[in-house]
Amino acid sequence: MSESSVKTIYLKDYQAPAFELEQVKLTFRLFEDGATVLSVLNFKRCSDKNEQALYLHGEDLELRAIKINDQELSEEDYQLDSEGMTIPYVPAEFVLTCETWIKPQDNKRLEGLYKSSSMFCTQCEAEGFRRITFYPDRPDVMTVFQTCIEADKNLYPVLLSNGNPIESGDLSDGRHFVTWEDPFPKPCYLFALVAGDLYCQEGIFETCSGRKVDLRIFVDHKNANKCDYALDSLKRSMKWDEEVYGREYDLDIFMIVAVDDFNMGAMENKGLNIFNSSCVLANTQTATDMAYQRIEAIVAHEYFHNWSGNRVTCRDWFQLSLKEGFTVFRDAEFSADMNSRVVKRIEDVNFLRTAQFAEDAGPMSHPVRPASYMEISNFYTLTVYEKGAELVRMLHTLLGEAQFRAGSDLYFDRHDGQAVTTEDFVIAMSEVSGRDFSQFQNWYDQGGTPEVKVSSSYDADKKQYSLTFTQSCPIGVADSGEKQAFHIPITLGLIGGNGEDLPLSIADGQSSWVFELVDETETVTFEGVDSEPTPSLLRNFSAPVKLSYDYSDEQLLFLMAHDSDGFNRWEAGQTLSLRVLQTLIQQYQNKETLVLPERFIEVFRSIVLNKELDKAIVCKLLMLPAESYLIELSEEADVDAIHHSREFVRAELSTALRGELEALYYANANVNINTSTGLDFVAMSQRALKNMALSLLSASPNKQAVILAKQQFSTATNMTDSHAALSVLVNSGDDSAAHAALSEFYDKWHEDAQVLEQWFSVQSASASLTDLEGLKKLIALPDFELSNPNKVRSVIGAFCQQNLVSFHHESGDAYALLAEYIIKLDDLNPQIASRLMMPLTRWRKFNTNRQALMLAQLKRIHGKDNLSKDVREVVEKSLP
Ligand code: 0A1
Ligand code: ZN
Repeated sequence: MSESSVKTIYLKDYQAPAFELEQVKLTFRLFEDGATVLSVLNFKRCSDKNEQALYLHGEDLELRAIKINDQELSEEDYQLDSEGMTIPYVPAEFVLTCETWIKPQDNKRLEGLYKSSSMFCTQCEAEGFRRITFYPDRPDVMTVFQTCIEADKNLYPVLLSNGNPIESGDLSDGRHFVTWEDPFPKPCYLFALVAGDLYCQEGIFETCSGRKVDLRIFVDHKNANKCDYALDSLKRSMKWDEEVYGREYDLDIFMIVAVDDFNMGAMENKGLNIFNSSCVLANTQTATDMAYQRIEAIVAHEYFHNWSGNRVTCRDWFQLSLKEGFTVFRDAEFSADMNSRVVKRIEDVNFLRTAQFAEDAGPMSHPVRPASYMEISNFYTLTVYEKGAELVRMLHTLLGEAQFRAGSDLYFDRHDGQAVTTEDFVIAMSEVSGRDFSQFQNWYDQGGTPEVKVSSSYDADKKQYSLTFTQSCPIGVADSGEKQAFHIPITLGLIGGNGEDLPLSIADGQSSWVFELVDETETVTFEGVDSEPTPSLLRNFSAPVKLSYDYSDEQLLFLMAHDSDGFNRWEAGQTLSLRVLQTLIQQYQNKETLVLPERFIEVFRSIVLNKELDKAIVCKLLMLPAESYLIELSEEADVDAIHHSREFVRAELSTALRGELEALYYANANVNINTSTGLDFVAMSQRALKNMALSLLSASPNKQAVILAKQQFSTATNMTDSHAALSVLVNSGDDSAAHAALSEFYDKWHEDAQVLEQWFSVQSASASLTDLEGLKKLIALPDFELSNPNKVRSVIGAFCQQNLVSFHHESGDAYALLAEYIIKLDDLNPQIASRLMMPLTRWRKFNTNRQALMLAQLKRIHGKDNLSKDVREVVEKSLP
């Protein structure tokens, strides 16, 4: 790894703050060329400290005035550097008053205060507040905020901040002001401000103690008809958190604001959540069912942060998973309760294994609680979020529902108003259960995906069945030294020849048992087993590991048909599909004729014909492992072989099952989204199954599916069907049908930002976009803006992450194009530039030719002048 000029921050160096803040008063004066920020900070030295110097963070600020108590400071009284200010001598207790001038209009990083279209808004997590004013910008400094906003009344009739409005009125020159007060102490990363001309959709929620909370969703006037679903989702989330976690909302108002330019999905600012428009706005004409489900989950996620994140927050950014892992677990359970538990688990595990396992095997691999970082924005990762949620899920599995709830109650009660660590969370779980979780802490501090190998033996004479488990964890490029064994909960059952679960004496006759693997190798023996059973292992994916057991194909078919664990039924099918695909990939590489086993087709036929299973499950069973997952599983990924083999399977299934798939399509064709039940899970599942049938039908050379798709496209009454048909046409290879649909779709929707993003990504993610010219044409359209993260994600991001054959074209041209845009974006929005780096960090997965091409682009990026900390960290960790 090359030398870096960027400072690394270590968890082991943590020191508590020397000064606390008793209160903060902020006044924002917003103008068309900039804004003044006046801050009045009441500091007090912490009783156990004797530091004389005060350090305040501050970046890209113009300091206009500063005083301590009544004493103006001159330039000799403080030192400025690129990251903040040191005042060498301060008294034990004092008021610091400071005025800064900032330029939100020029802020394309979208951190701190910025303008999105005509509205002012903020994003302060993780370290954006330091771009607003000089401040101890760290999560363990918590205080109460009073915020006054002044702005032109015509342009910005709505002025919002955290908490409750306490005063408002008119000023001279057509200006007005509103003052907000937030009674709950918070770190500055939860501060928010919005000023704009916005439509407000209102609602009311009555809490369990009978308080009425005003719910307000603020959006651009043109989006007034896209707020209903988010408002309903919010009410469902508030109720669920009361019922499942006993958590009541604490302020009188809860607000959500939709903004078009946003680096992430949404942000949990106290009482004033700010959302990326694409994660909140929906109506049936413009949003797909997938978008609806995402909105429900993200609204819930941000709302749940009010307790897991805001009332109890993180001591430092190494503890990010304390709030994110727990909150992802909470939102996943909420979605499972609202829709289908098994389907939600399948989706989450699929995502974890495809994306997080890959992250954990690459150069940016890090523990759920990292030990160091250069730029914290790079650590809003799948590991911190998704794997972090798996750790909480494992604690839930180990404790059971009731003890887990007792642990969460203790955690919230004990730490309310505090900034704490992941240990504090685990300790609460340990205290209520009397269990020792010291080994469990390894999950937080060791990166990498553990592997668990399982073997079995059966002794017919003794009627004993034994399972031997062996765990290991590969040492990755980012690791130093050996790893200690993990505490791994493995939920399992044994299935008898009749397909029934055996009662397990080891588990008091229950059919499922949580085996806890703590040593490197352990054997468990089950007594009284009359004949050799089939083991069902890692039920519900009870731990984030790669588990292997040498099942025969017959056993997998048996599990698919009989396992009482819905997740494992699906898992058996996936394992079978993987085997078939991996054989075909080899055949392709050996230039042999590809042959799909007849038996595999019959398995699919029986799934298509299955009338008993939920439609959403049938849909998941028909889904082949994704190309990206096949890449992740390969030692050296051959993208072309993967793509062609997978397409071959789809085409063979399509031809062999044409009649059945058409019947499935028509049987599910009539769901009317405009009825009262149109957005429930059953209706969504029916649409998903119909569109899955259409997609499979379109994989065969027979062009019947194009006719069907055209028909669906022209008669669709909702965006799910319209989008699915468009996608089939774009991927059909029928250029004229694709162009006709794309231009009709564009003409109808190009003024709707969310739909336009779909229009972009359906093209850039499609393997039919084979040459870079097509991509460049999309980028050149006036609708594409490099400063808008959603557009970048839907065009460049979708191409690099989903259109894998074209991205990995052996010329390396696409790698060069990606590097070009990373370099451009680095000066504009470093967070987005850094996130775009991901595909290049995976260079070790590919053949030497591609490795060289990818490395050349990494070096080119590394050579850029003034490279941001964000991109620099990723490049330097990726280079060999
Ligand atoms: N805490 C938010 C995620 C988030 C993080 C950083 C942001 O700005 C760069 C924005 C949002 C969440 O978990 O939803
Ligand atoms: Zn979150």
